[in-house]
Amino acid sequence: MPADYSGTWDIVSNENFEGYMVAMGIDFATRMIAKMLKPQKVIEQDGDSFTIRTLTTFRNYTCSFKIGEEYEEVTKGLDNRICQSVVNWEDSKLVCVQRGEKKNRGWTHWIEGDELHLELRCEDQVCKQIYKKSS
Ligand code: VL7
Repeated sequence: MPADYSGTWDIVSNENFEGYMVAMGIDFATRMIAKMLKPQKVIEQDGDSFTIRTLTTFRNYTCSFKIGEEYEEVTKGLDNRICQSVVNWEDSKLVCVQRGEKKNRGWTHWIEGDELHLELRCEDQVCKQIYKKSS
C-alpha cells in the first residue's frame, strides 16, 4: 500500500542545496536569498493524485500530478524551465523524473518514521532535505 504523504512538513536539514542550485543555473544573488529560506511542504494526496506546495517567505512553488501520467512542468520561479515530468511509485517512494534540458533531473520522496525525506537531483548534484511534520 502506498504511503501517506499528506500534511504540513517543516524543513530540518538541507544538504548541498547550493550545489543543486548551481547545477540548475540559479544566479548568485538568488542563491544567497534561497539558502536562508526554511521551506515548508504542504502535501495533499488523494489516491494517486498529488499537490505538493513548497512554501517560503520569498517564493512559493506548486506542482500537481497523477502517478504515472506525464505532464508538462513549468518550473516558474525556480529555474523557469519546461520539463516533461512523471512521478511513479517505487514501493512506497515517490520518484519523479523531470525530462528536459538538464540531465539526470528529478526527485524522490520517502517517509522514515515521522520524517519526510527528499532527494533533489540535477546533473551531477544531489541535495538531501529532511522535513518533520509540523505540530
Ligand atoms: C522546489 C528550489 C532552487 C531557485 C527560489 C527559492 C524558492 C522554494 O521540486 C521541488 O519539490 C518537489 C518535491 O517536493 C515538488 O515540486 C523543489 C524547490 C527547489 C530550487 C531554485 C531558487 C529560487 C524555494 C519555492
